[in-house]
Amino acid sequence: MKLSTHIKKLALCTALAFTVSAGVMTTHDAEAKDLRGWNIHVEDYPNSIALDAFIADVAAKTDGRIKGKVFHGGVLGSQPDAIEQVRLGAIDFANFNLGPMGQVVPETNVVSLPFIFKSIPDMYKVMDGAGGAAIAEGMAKKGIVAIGWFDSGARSFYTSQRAINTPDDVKGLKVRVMNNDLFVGMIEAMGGNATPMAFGEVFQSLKTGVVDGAENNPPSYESTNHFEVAQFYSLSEHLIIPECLCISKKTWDTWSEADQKIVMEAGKAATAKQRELWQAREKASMEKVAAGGVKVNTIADKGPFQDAMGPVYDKYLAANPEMKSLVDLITSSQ
Ligand code: GTR
Repeated sequence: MKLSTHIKKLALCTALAFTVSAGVMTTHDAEAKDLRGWNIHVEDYPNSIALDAFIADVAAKTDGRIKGKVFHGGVLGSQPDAIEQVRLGAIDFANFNLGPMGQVVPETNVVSLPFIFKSIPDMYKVMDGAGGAAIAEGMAKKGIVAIGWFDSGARSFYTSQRAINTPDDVKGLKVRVMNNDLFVGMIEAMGGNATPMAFGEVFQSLKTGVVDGAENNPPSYESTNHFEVAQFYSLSEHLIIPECLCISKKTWDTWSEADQKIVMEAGKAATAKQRELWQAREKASMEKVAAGGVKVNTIADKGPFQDAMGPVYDKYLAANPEMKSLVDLITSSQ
């Protein structure tokens, strides 16, 4: 079926997630097990607070039929591993960045294309509309039910030796990226050496010079203390990648439609909370890194960075022609 036909059939992700469960009615165990929630961030991070609120809300509204615990700080493993665990039902719910999901869910790669979103409000608009519904549909096919899109701001470069003002400044630098070939291509297009690496290993790698830099949004740059060991923060804002609040389809399918509705509503509320907390944390993080000695430089003209990404798009679309309509849908709706 053509994507455009599909999208017409989809309302928002709310409607989508209900279709995932079509026809599945189950009874509950009297003794509900504790669901396991995966999270990579520290406890006071906006996403962590929203996840804790989410599962507490679900437990209250289902009278404890569905309850659980969030394991913060990546103690349940790295993000690529956790994505597999969610697909298998060994982890029941999670907050994932869509960046490392591309290897499993091809539709998510579209939002990992540099500069695909013009702004954060544009990202919201797309993800809360047909673009988000198409991505959620791709995820559902792979056993992951998306019930909300979290804000993850814009990612910018940080380096230990010098600021980045033009793509040429990336030349020769060893830059950590999230696990996805698209990000390797992005760094190579600027002449840098990309090193895919788990989030938890970045601090030590920056500190010991295994890499010269990395890239992330202000809250992650700050909460991981990466800013202490890479003190040039260059606001390239080259990636705006949303995150999901998602449920293992294996777990989802054990719930009644009424409980799925409760979970969906709690997901919506948690998403609204995360987005609000995010705005405040971004500001606080920028203040904290500046106070910690970070030299922040804005990049007035992002044109050269955007131009450098031409080959990344060409290569991606040549290898994934079926994604062209989704790329077009996203770019045309901003
Ligand atoms: C953060 C994101 C994490 C993880 C991390 C990374 O911004 O919230 O899920 O993807 O970046 O760089 O690995």
